[in-house]
Amino acid sequence: MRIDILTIFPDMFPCVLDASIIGRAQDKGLVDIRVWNLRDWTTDKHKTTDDTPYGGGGGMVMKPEPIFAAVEDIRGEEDAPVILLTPQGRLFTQAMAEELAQQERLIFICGRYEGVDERVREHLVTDEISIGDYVLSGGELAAMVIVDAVVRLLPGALGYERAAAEDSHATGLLEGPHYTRPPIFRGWKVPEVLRSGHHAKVAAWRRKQALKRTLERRPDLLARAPLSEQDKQWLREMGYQGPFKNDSETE
Ligand code: 6GU
Repeated sequence: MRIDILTIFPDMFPCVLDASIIGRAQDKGLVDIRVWNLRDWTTDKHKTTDDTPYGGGGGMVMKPEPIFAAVEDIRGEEDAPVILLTPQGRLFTQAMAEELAQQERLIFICGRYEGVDERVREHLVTDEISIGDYVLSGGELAAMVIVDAVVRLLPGALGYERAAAEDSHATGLLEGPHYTRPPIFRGWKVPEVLRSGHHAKVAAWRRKQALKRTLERRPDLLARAPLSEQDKQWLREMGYQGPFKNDSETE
């Protein structure tokens, strides 16, 4: 996969992209991530990327010319999704990360200031994404969040391949608790079943804990999660009274 990121703050990226799983995925050749400075596509002496809004009012607007020129250069003859990071975009989810992970190429434009000239949205961008209902100073952090969520889904990116499939949200549920050694820490014991070596019992316990945690913290997820009849029975026993997804919609 190839990922291009267009920004006026390229220095924000290396630390995040070169560390941990994303760094390793790049070293393994699973992803080629290139960060581009939008100022390199300006044509004036001051390398201007923004200007005052027509109609007046406060703030600045990102100019269209450098963004179009950069994306057209970077994209070349290939077709690639061009994603604008903006608080007005579609709310980013694990399902969207899974879709983006299927693409050969992704191009991200990091919005800044009050926004970008509307012609960029109308005639260049194919998708607009937000990472949550709060305002960031620019799309850079959002781009890093999305790149992280996508790259860890690429086959070979995680040491332990099943891990991604079992993550919180990948199953539509939150993950239950995890424990490691020591078996007793300050008098607090690891649940006996986890040390029993009984794989079926461990799996059932984990599933039940994931359901319990989701019910306690994010009951809204339960109505959308793919659940077995056993799951539904456990949830009813735990006091869940809300709806379940239609069985016909369950994969
Ligand atoms: Cl993608 N950009 C900005 N500026 N703020 C955000 C965001 C993006 N997502 C949530 N808040």
